[in-house]
Amino acid sequence: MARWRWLWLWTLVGLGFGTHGSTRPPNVLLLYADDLGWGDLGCYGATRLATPHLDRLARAGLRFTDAHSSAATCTPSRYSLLTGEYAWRKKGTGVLPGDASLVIEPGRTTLPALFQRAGYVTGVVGKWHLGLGTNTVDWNGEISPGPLDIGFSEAFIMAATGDRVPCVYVENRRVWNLDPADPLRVSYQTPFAGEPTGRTRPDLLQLHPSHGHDQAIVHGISRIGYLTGGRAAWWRDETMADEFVGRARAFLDAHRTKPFFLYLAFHDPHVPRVPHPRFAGKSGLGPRGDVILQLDANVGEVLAELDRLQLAEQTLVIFTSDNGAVVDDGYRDDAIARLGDHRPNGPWRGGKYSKYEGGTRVPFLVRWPGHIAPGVSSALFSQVDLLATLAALIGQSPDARQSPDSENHLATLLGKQTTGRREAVEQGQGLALRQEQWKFITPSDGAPIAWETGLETGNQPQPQLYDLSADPGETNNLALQAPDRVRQMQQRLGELRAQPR
Ligand code: NG6
Ligand code: CA
Repeated sequence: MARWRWLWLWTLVGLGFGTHGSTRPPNVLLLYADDLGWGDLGCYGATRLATPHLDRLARAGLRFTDAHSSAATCTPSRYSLLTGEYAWRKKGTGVLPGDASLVIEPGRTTLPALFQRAGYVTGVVGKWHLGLGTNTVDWNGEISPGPLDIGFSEAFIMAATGDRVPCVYVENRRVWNLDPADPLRVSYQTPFAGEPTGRTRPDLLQLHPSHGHDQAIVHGISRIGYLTGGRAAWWRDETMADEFVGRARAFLDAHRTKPFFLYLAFHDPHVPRVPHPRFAGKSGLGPRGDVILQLDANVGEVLAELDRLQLAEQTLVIFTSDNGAVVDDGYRDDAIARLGDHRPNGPWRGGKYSKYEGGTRVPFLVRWPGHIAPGVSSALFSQVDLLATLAALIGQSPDARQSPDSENHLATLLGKQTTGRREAVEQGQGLALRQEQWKFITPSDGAPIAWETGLETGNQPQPQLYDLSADPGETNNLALQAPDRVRQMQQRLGELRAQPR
């Protein structure tokens, strides 16, 4: 047995498992919400929305209060999550169109590939948004490379977002339910002759854009990008969540006797927010609230499936989100008018797209019955560390050159240690650095408020420094009072940029 394997076994014993019974590491179920904010769940203080299933998950496990996605938008967060590399190191990892090429090179170390190497079955269900294929994708043929080429053995995904074409599911390498007689074509440049768009035919819309989102119309909703054909394959927005949960349950069922890793990336509460009729109007907060109820119920269904299969004890469940919340993200869905005193980002300033804490500080729950004592952790934790951390859990040693930013914080994840990262980079438009309670935001000439969303971006022409322990809302800029700390943090960010770790 190689030396590191012994080390691993000892580490596991040290962390309190493997001493009785088998040393088999657990299954891992990674539940990933889209644009869900820190303040959107009851267990994080929401009072206007009931999220009983997620609250129950929180009570049975560890609830992190200072956990972060590595970026304030989807593609870069997911890139870091799966590769262990900060996305700002790699060009082309901004929010991708639906016809973008795959941004993760096949063959590199990835989170699912490490699970595969450890003998796990690996699946992805839900939102992908990391590109597919190279150059132009033929949506009517084999779509490759994709998830199956970077470590997943099964995939049922949407290419990008609900508001971007193509509005179809991709199952493994093919568009699901495509009728070859009605080929699907996609363009982000030019409209297809004869196809209505949100701009030319607003009278056809059931949901109107507030900004952008005025191109192809799919089921009464105008999206970003153009498409024609492939109608049998078009998803129904109101059943998307059920579709994903159904696929996830089938995956659990099929692999209940083998070790598995399932990455279930929900679409809710991203736009367009189209709840199933059983949730429509139920939250009182409009469609954004309704799809959070839907998300909560869906998590409940997946957890119930684990119970039914008697797998809960052997499965480590993580629930988190890819970035902070946004209220108006481009559709007139009443989200702002119905918000009332609900605070989707809790006490944190800014939100999605922002370098303030609201951009990346997200809900993060982890449960593993018998191994993680229920409680709350205030450790600084970043999703970029899940790769090295889960690798440690399953006895894998990732290649540090390929996953340069991922640190092993298994003891923190399991609640055996109360401290986490010493420092973490937060990516909005530009970067911010956290060191313990200190937050430094690089100066920027960009707009301080994004006109589309009304959210604060964190852009200021001067450096910003906040002490989150005294000033969690980032209102008191200490940069002028503490020039030495500003200089030190600026320099440290420069070092991290030039050279990982
Ligand atoms: C923005 C979209 C927004 C959302 C976001 C990506 C407009 C005006 N806004 O460009 O609606 O799709 O991209 O969100 O088009 S993410 O969560 O996938 O990063
Ligand atoms: Ca997102």
